[in-house]
Amino acid sequence: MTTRRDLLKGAAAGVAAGLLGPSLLTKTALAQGTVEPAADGVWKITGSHWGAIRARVDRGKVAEVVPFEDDQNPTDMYKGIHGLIYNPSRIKYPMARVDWLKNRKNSDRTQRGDNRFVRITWDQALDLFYEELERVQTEYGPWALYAGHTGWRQTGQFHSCTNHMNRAVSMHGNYVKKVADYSTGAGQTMLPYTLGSTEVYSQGTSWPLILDNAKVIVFWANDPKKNLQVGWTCETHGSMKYLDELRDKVAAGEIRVISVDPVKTKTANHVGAEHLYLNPQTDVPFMLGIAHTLYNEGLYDKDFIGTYTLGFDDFIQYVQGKADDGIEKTPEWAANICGVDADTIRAFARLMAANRTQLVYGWALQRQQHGEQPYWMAAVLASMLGQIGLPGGGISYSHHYSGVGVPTSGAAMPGAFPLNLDLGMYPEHDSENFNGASRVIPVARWVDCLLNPGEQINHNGNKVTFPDIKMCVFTGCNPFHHHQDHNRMREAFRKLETVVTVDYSWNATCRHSDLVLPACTQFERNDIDGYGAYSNSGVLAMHQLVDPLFQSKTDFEIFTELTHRFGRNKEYTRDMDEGQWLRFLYGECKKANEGKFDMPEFDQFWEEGIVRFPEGKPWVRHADFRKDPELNALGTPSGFIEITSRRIEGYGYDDCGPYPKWFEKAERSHGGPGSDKHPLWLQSCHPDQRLHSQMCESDEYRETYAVQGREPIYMSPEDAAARGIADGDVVRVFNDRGQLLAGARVSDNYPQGVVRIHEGAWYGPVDASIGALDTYGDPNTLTMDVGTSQLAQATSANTCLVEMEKFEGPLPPVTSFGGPTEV
Ligand SMILES: Nc1nc2c(c(=O)[nH]1)N[C@H]1C(S)=C(S)[C@@H](COP(=O)(O)OP(=O)(O)OC[C@H]3O[C@@H](n4cnc5c(=O)[nH]c(N)nc54)[C@H](O)[C@@H]3O)O[C@H]1N2
Ligand SMILES: Nc1nc2c(c(=O)[nH]1)N[C@H]1C(S)=C(S)[C@@H](COP(=O)(O)OP(=O)(O)OC[C@H]3O[C@@H](n4cnc5c(=O)[nH]c(N)nc54)[C@H](O)[C@@H]3O)O[C@H]1N2
Ligand SMILES: [Mo]
Repeated sequence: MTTRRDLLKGAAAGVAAGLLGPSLLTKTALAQGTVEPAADGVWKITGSHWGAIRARVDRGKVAEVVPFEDDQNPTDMYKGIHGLIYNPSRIKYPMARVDWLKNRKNSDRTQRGDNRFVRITWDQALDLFYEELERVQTEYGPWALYAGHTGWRQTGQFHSCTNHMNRAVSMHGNYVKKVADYSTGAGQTMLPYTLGSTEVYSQGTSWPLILDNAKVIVFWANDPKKNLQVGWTCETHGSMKYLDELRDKVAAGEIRVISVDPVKTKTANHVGAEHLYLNPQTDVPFMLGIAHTLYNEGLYDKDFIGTYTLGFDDFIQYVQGKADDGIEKTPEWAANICGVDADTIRAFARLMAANRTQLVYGWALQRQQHGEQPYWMAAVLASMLGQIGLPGGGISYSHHYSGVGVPTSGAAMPGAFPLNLDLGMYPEHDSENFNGASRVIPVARWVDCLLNPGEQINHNGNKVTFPDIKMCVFTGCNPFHHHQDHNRMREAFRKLETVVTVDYSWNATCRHSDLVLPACTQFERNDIDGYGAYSNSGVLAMHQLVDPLFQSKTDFEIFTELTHRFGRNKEYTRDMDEGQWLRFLYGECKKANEGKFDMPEFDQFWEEGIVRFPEGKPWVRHADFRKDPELNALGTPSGFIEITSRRIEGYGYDDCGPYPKWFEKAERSHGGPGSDKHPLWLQSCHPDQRLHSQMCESDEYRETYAVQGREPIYMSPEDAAARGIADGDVVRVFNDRGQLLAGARVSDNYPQGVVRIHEGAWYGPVDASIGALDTYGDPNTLTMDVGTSQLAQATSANTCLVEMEKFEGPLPPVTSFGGPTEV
């Protein structure tokens, strides 16, 4: 180790100088995108998850941000961009945790989370990062390093920090990776067995065809008006005009929209939907009651079931109470659990059967214990209605995501900085010896893995044995927001010898790390992106607005300097700088579109800021399967829709299969388990005014929604009154897993027994202890960390009960923001 290190030490000075080169070159190589000269600065174009923007840059600072003129329905969140760049939580310098810097792998890990850090130089920081990779690989092997975690890294194909980290770390050595994600873990694992694809990330039937053909649209656990504000690549907000058209059609009595949701959603309010309230987490009994009605009243489509599906008979035995638990799933039985009266269940079943009905499911429904079941059951309902593959009928699991439903242009989009995990590892560390443990773990179980090395669990027909992880590397994700049960997480983090985090904001993951490296934001680098993640509406230039703040660097620079420490930076960068990479990625995209879509030369594109592609042709999901189920067989084992899955049955799980079933939850409100002690269901939905935890750091934007500086908790007037809570009060919310402070917002949109805190609120514990009060209000201080089932092992974030009380004591200051305590 010393030999190579010493060798590289000599080169280290050269590295720093060498890296100045590309940055400076970049600036001259790329035109700076002046769009419209102004007296007080220049306007530049760039993109983001929140949409494309133009920004006025004056004397090296972003002075003004306005939505891109192509965007007809910009989200208000663009107003948070200024504060995302300029805020007191920006990471200014490389930092190391005090005791870790002294004692490294023998550090006192009970101090982790106390937020005391020491400022170090970039050279020290990257040496430490490299030394730790080297040490962990040498002392333990690939099973001790976990580096595959991902998240909502900012947009831009070249600077995808996830790709940078994975490519760089994998060039050094082997490590434990993850499978699936927090968004759709249960759905994406379940649906291939039933419908032959994950469905959740598939393009859906085009909105124009839905609006022309559907008579009934059911938004089921789905709030597109809220969730379509952001996209995975630069969002066009092209779906929003269709939601406006839908509103007009509802007003004209042409389409009925029904929102099946415990909460009256933003979408329901926007389009004027009828609200069908049901008790949280009880969709499966409700659906079983509908299936019972469709079957007993002969309303289901026998031809469709016969031609396109397998295993209906077994399932119907269960509905009839002739198999399994022996309970007949009558609407009366269902009503008892789901809180919808039996006549309404029957009426709803008849309405859907009598009309062209488009079912549109959101994802929160599968982010709960047994989350596989409502998704499976939804496919069965759609099969019984027999409209799968018809325009304005059938089922969608994706219309609330990244502009799904806006017709696809068909143009190729620019590719990303390549992962190339096959580049070959450093020969000393390419070991495939995982010490008997699995090399891939289901992502939502990684804290289980930290706590229980060696334990074996079932997962999707396989056995997973947890490796004994000693070191984690995070970039472009914020696990101390996104994972459930922070107190349990704190315990798990005490087992880690080393945690390295690369981010631009000092979030709770930085607070719990040992080494923190400051990346710059996307607004401080040049990039290129697809405009519209599914519509492929264009290619967007992302002009650097300002220089990287403080000592921050691009992820590209950070990982180039890391790979230089083991002599592989030239392979890592392919000897190209930012400007060359952007030309290369654009060139490849232009080649792929040759003969189909005209694209100008790079310089013209960069000057103009965008290449636009014509809107594509409307399209119907599953239409080909409907047309010819043999020729266009689904990807299920049989090629048909599998209502009963023999494969899942073969796994022998007691919590999933062989057909969709009702399983009681570990915690459920409205009379369910645990509700006597903690009567309120906490839903931690995706924020209306943030992307997860991103923008929470913007002091100016947070001010627009925070309550006495705390994250809002939304509640019904009844629940507030019963506890003497008034709108604007600070409340303490708690259960046996944790406690937090939040600011009460009382609203008629919430029924009794339901409260909401948006995910992504920054965790702000009072100290490093386990059980510490969270001063700002991160719902994952309270959520439960159990797998959905042995099939998907996905997150169960929405299975969570709490109680709350008005907070009377002296208010502790919010600790979430403002960076580390420098020692
Ligand atoms: N209770 C509850 N928990 C949930 C959910 C829920 O519904 N309820 N939802 C889950 C879901 S679906 C998801 S997708 C996850 C989201 O979880 P994450 O994707 O982890 O959430 P983000 O807040 O987007 O975190 C992104 C982090 O990356 C950093 N970052 C962004 N761009 C860059 C970059 O270019 N370089 C570097 N180095 N860093 C960057 C940001 O500053 C931020 O800290 O949360 C999950 N957690
Ligand atoms: N503004 C904004 N948009 C986003 C994101 C963001 O952070 N901010 N994140 C993006 C990402 S990564 C993802 S994964 C998606 C998430 O998309 P989803 O998971 O679909 O969104 P959520 O907002 O969590 O929940 C949607 C609805 O589900 C309802 N719901 C929850 N539990 C139940 C239940 O048991 N039964 C029924 N019937 N309804 C229920 C909630 O009341 C809510 O109205 O959103 C994307 N869009
Ligand atoms: Mo997600």
